[in-house]
Amino acid sequence: MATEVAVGEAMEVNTGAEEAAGETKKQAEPHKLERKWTFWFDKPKQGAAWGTTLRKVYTFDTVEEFWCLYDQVFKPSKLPANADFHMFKAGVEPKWEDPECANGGKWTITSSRKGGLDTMWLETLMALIGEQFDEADEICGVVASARQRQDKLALWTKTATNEAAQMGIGRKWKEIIDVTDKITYSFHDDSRRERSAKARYNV
Ligand code: MGP
Repeated sequence: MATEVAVGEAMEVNTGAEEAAGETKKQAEPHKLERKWTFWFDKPKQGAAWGTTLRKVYTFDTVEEFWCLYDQVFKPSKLPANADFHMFKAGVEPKWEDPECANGGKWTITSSRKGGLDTMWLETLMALIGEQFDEADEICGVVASARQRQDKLALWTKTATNEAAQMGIGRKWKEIIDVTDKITYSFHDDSRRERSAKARYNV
C-alpha cells in the first residue's frame, strides 16, 4: 500500500512537471479564436460620398493580436470627432450593401459622456471574439461612433425580420455591457429610406 502511495505521488509529481512544461509550450503559442475578425476605420471627409473613406485596417484570429490592436489603437476615446471604429467578422464589410448585412439591422446604445463607450466597447469585443452570443451566426459586427451630440455603439445583425433572434441578441448584449436602459433596434432597410429610422424592436 505504502509503495502504491509512493508510486502515485511520484506519478503526480511527474504529471505536474509535464503539465508545467506543456503550459510553457502553450503560452508560447498564440491562442486561436473561433473565427477571423477585421478592424475598420472611417473618418468621413466633408462632401465625400459615404463609404469612400472607410478603410479595412487589420484582420486577426488570435487573442494576442486582439489585445495588441485594442491597446494600441482601437479605443473609442481615441476616436477623432465624427469617426468610426468597426470590428466585423472577416469577409463582412460594415455596409448596408454587404450581402450579410443587406437584410439586417442594428441595436444601438448611446452615451452622452465623453469616453463613456470604452468599457462597453471592450466588453462587446470580448463577447464577440469569445463567441458569447447564442445567435453568433446572426452577428455581423459592432461599430463605435464618436459624434458631437453623443457617442454610440451599434451591434449589426443579419436578419432584421427574425425578431426572436434579435431580441435574444439585444437582451444578451445588455447583460454583457451592464445596461438597464431600453435599447432599440432599427432595420437597415428603413435607414436607407429615411435618415432617422424608427425603432422596430425594444428591449
Ligand atoms: P449613420 O452613420 O448610420 O448614422 O448614417 P449616424 O451615425 O447617426 O449619422 P451621423 O450624421 O451622426 O454620422 C448616416 C448616413 O450615412 C446615412 O443616412 C447614409 O446616408 C450614410 N450611410 C451610413 N451607412 C452605415 C451607410 C451604408 O452602409 N451604406 C450607404 N450607402 N450609406 C450609408
